[in-house]
Amino acid sequence: MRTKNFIFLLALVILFSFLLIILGPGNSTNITNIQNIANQQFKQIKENLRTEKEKQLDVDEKYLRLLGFQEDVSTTRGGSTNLLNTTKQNFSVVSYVLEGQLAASILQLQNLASVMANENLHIYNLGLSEEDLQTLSITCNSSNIKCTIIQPDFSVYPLYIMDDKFHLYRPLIIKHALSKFKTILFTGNHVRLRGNSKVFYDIKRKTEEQNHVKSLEIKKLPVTSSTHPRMFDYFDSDDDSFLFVRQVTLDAVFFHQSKFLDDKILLPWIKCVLTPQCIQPIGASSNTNHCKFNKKPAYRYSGCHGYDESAFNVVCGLAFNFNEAKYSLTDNDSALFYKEKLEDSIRILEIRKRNISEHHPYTSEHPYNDE
Ligand SMILES: *[C@@H]1O[C@H](CO)[C@@H](O)[C@H](O)[C@H]1NC(C)=O
Ligand SMILES: *[C@@H]1O[C@H](CO)[C@@H](O)[C@H](O)[C@H]1NC(C)=O
Ligand SMILES: *[C@@H]1O[C@H](CO)[C@@H](O)[C@H](O)[C@H]1NC(C)=O
Ligand SMILES: *[C@@H]1O[C@H](CO)[C@@H](O)[C@H](O)[C@H]1NC(C)=O
Ligand SMILES: *[C@@H]1O[C@H](CO)[C@@H](O)[C@H](O)[C@H]1NC(C)=O
Ligand SMILES: CC(=O)N[C@H]1CO[C@H](CO)[C@@H](O)[C@@H]1O
Repeated sequence: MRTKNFIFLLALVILFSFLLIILGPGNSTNITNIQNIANQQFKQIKENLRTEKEKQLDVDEKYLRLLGFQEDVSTTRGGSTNLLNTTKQNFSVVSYVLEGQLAASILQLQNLASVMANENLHIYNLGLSEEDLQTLSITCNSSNIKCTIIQPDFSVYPLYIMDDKFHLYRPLIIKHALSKFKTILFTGNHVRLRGNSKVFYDIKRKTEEQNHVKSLEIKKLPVTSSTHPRMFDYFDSDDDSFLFVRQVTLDAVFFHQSKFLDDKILLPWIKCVLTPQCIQPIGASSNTNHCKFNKKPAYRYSGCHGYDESAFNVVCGLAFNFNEAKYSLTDNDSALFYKEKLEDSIRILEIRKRNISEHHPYTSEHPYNDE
């Protein structure tokens, strides 16, 4: 589509050059005339292109208003954006838990309590069973991190938002959490931080002072390898711009609330998420059996689309002029955390439970103790 436009423009330029030559240099007063016409047409073409793109990311404003985006609520000036009308706390770690992931959430909680003791931790519950929720709540309240379980209401959003395959609730959680905290560290419950808190506070400070967003993990592969080519159209961009921009992940990312973050990252990101053709272009698949990351050259689309993570990489690339160093860390810092599979978490928790009941057979009030 972009190539076609380019060829069209090129044809126009050649046509006008041709006219200029025919009219000859003697006709100098009318050359400017022609140039003016050419300029006008050029402007109009650009204008058309832009409105066409904007239409494509047209999102029901009610969704944006619910999330507390103010810029877009021009029609209801002074409308209640009650999310923003609260005094914000400084910082929280933000995570989420799906049905069946209790073990992962408990182990994450314990990990964070040891690395970032006394901080806030907000866990968004996206479907734990009553019993598991009760267990998590007890663990939460007895831990030495200020742990809170949030019950988000995403029922107003299209159903596909809650589909685990696409995990599109992640940007919504981030936006929601940033209405309560100035800075957050967003993570999944498979993430375990390594080392001491100083490293993380340093990155937090950098995020606050500089660039408003910092992912703790960057991959070798470029954005284009995991992003369906059609997604770029919705951002008035193209895959050519991203061939050598490395991907960052959403596994552990610092966000600092600012107008820049809202306008350049969160708004376009969430607009795409709420536009099905943008976030899941026809033919896009997340099925890892289809991924072919060994394709040469590395920037070729692997056949595996990253949904919210892909869109995140596109908006960050555009917001930071394709300089991924601005929204990620150097490779040396990439060992700041590791990822634990759910089955491993379940096994580890089981071992701990057994060990505790062997060593302390009478402390039956311990949450992991009941058999
Ligand atoms: C926040 O909302 C309350 C009522 O809910 C209102 O009285 C107060 O003025 C609001 N504060 C700001 C800063 O808008
Ligand atoms: C929040 O940050 C401000 C300024 O950065 C600081 O003065 C204040 O003590 C912090 N509050 C807490 C509870 O840490
Ligand atoms: C944990 O603490 C919260 C807030 O203080 C409270 O609402 C909840 O009932 C507590 N959970 C348990 C299981 O005690
Ligand atoms: C990063 O690691 C490499 C070797 O692994 C080392 O040569 C380099 O000095 C390190 N850079 C920083 C900034 O620590
Ligand atoms: C089991 O518990 C003992 C004492 O509480 C501890 O020293 C040991 O490291 C534990 N083993 C495992 C595998 O957790
Ligand atoms: C020198 C010359 O040909 N001038 C013409 C330029 O074009 C205008 C109309 O746009 C004519 O009125 C001039 O005669």
